[in-house]
Amino acid sequence: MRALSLIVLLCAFAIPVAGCGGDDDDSGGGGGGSGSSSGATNTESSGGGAASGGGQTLKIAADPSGALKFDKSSLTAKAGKVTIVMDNPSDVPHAVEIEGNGVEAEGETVTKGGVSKASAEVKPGEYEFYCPVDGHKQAGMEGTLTVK
Ligand SMILES: [Cu+2]
Repeated sequence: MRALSLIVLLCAFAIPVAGCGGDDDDSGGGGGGSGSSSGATNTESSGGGAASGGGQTLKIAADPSGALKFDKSSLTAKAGKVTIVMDNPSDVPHAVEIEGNGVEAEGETVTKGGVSKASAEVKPGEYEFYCPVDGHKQAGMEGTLTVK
């Protein structure tokens, strides 16, 4: 009995996040919806991250107080598919973009609670990641992605 009600309780908590039982909502996540994303190099198999293709996910976040910076200024990855996932906890619109060595991948611009993702196939070398919203990169919302 007890165990059962615990499960029900956990489910109730899980609903706002994922929907109990992992049915097929999804695509869109938070914020602006429209999962279709602009980038051409995006072969995303929607949300769940079913560990396909051995891509790497690098998580960053925009400054929660609205400052024009990310919480990280350098990232490291191995060659291959890399996805930078940026949480935006602030009221200022932000996005994330990966650029360098012929690669350019821009994520959606999102506001509070949104998540912007940029994916690219990268080779060893240095890339930059930054916020493509007007003036933000210049203000310091950028960093270096080193691929080994
Ligand atoms: Cu920004």
